[in-house]
Amino acid sequence: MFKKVLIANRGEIALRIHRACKEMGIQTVAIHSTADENAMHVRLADEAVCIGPPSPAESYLNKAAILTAANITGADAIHPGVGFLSENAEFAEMVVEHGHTWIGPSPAHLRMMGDKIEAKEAAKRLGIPVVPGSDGGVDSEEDALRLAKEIGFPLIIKAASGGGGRGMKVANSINEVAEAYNICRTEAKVAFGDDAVYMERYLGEPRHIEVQLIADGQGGCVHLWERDCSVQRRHQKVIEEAPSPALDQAAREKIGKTVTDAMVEMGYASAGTIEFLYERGEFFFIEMNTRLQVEHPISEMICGVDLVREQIRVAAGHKLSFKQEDIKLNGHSIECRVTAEHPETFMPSPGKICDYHAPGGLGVRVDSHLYTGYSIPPYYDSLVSKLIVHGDSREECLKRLDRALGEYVIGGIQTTIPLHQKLIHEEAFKSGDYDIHWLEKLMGLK
Ligand code: MV4
Repeated sequence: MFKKVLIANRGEIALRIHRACKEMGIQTVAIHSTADENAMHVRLADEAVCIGPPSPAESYLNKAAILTAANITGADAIHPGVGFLSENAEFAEMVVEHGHTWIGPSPAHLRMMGDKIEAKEAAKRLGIPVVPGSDGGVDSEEDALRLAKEIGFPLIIKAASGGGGRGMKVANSINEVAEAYNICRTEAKVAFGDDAVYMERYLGEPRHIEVQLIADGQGGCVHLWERDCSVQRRHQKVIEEAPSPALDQAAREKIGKTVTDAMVEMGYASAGTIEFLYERGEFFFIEMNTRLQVEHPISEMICGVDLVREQIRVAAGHKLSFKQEDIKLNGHSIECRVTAEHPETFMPSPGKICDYHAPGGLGVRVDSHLYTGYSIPPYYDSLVSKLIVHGDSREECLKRLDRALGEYVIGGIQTTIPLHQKLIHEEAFKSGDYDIHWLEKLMGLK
């Protein structure tokens, strides 16, 4: 097992990784920008290295600086966390070339899933259901028009290098295809330096359901059931729950087996998530996330597994410590992503936390780096806390969440706690009857 792990991230996820390492007897190295000197993960880590100024490009995305920190501290392995360099194949290669272990999937798998056209082709080949559309990229306006007639309307044009909601255009009729196609390509070229695009049928009111998996690359692959992440605003998830209220046990067993069989076939190793749109009882693959995800705790809560620990173990060459039949679906879990933003306008609200009291009690977990006196810097993601609750049933979970949100005090800044309190009392949310557009419609954005 590793003796020392460098955590190439910040905020609550850096703290989450630090905690897993400590419990495994692994020393931690924090890296941080000058804006994060007083961050909780920096305080708790065994060693800390300041790697640059606040701007992410010069710090958390600065490959050379991070590798230098790993080198001078003698870290065996690097955990990239989420976002930043976590899905960067080039960085993963550099980490290995410099003699460290990359706690994540192989550069080849990072590259494959980073290209959404390749990812979709791989999914299809491996027996994962995909959205009907172009087989591969669409290289000319003529092809776009010809394919559009086959696919039907509405359809969506997506950038191969996009993802997470960036680089997409919808066409509602044949008259809109040429313009949507050309705009999508031009914008993709500017945003990603890659103008490859593909087309598929546009699904009108799907849910976003994703399957969490962990694989050891030695024939072991286990899924941790699914998460429903349909409650989102501008492609930012707001509330996630596991399991999805839309699936029955037979449906989740079937999709779980489909993805684990595919990942074994692919030789995938590490944690990963297969994202689907789910509409009228059917799953459609959209993307694969080749990293740990922000919402991983709800899967941990219903399965009793430490995903970060398992991810570190498989990176160190161990086989998975459990089999599929060991993973029972126990109860229900919901996560609220608390951000430092105004609960109605979403105006960022960085600043000093003058008062802090986190909720507790049975079935309540708070993954947060906040503390009284901490100043939230204005340079990064606004996520400041994940409130995660677990209950025997969805009903119990909702009551516990209401209770926990009511206890939570974060003084000095605006947070989205009042929004979460409002949302969990909405009839549609209580009944589990929502899709990816529900929140934006409710807030009058659509
Ligand atoms: C779609 C879609 C409808 N039909 N693809 C947005 C993020 C990216 N991962 C894929 N996205 C979508 N792809 C087809 N064929 C609707 C979306 C979409 C969406 C998906 C998941 C969660 C939130 C969303 C919000 C708007 C649009």
